[in-house]
Amino acid sequence: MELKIIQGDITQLELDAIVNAANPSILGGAGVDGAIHKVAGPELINYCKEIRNRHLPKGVPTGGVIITPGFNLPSKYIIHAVGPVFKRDLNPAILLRSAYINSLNLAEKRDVKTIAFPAISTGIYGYPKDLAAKEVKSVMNSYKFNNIEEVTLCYFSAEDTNIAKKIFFKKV
Ligand code: AR6
Repeated sequence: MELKIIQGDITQLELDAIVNAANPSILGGAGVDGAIHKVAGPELINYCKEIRNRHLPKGVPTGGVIITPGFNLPSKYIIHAVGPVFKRDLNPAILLRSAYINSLNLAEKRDVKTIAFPAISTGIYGYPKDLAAKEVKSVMNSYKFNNIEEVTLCYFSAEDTNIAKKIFFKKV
């Protein structure tokens, strides 16, 4: 697996799948979730409502994931992952790791070869960016990749990209 760390807007990437930092309702929100819904178009919310009505009346638990088409996005699939609220949830590190691992597991099942993640939980959900990057690094170093050939970590700001690069490329 090749790992890339880039600065950019995840909605503009053309990959097999992008991951959304969703909330348990999976019915949209602000941040990267809002940006993804805006570009994907109204079919996405309708599809998510169907999933809720048919399979998930209570929504998606923290650490859990669902998959939808990308609709008007350049990417084929969206994996909606629910990260922890840092100051509310017990064991936020375990829940953050679950959000990443469950996303990778679902991607592997769908034959995804290229996937990008935003910095789940590090915006509105308040997870410290350096601590989150350490967990992501540990997941990426231990995960048994099979179909997935390329993982892109897509950070929105230059500052966040530098924090992640320091954590990933620091020699210990
Ligand atoms: N591309 C890549 N990264 C982005 C983009 C983008 N277009 N836009 C924002 N980010 P957040 P969370 C970064 O708050 O903390 C929503 O309301 C952003 O700078 O989007 O997991 C959901 O519905 C930050 O680094 O997600 C939930 O209710 C990162 O994406 C809640 O927010 C994550 O920030 C989830 O909060």
